[in-house]
Amino acid sequence: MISKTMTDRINLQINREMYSAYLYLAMAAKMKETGYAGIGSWLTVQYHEEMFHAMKFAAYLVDQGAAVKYAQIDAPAFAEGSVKELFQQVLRHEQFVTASIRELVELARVEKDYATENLLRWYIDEQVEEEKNDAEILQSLELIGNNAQGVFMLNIELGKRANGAPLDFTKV
Ligand code: OFO
Repeated sequence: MISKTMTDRINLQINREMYSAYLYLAMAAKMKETGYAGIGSWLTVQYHEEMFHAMKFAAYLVDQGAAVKYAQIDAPAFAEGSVKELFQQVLRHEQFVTASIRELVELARVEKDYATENLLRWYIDEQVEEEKNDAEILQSLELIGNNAQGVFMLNIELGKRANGAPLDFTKV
């Protein structure tokens, strides 16, 4: 059994992961609308990843006999601009999520909640991966500069990203 404080904090994290999913879905729609179908597809894969992150936390609460509470998800907010500006916002958002996961680890340590701390190791590793992916894309965009053809080629490359997250959450 985990504490009420930890249960509430994990429920908040579920909301943040779902907001991430919603944000990337909105960004995907904008990219598809502006002709960058590949980037839209990359962001849709990211949407699935975020839903998986949320569901993994939800499954953990169920395993611990704690209540899952789905709160209202804010409307996705991002500034429309260049592809580079979009990925800068993606990276900033992931840095926020990383900080949020680190807060959870701190709470788990204060509460000597070893089970939750163990679960959070997976998320710590996942955030390293998330930030690395975004930083690599931004580095490519830096090299490409203002070359529209280069951005379009990157768009095709990003469109090859395969979905790695389970789509069926009944088994999560
Ligand atoms: Fe769930 O890692 Fe992104 O937000």
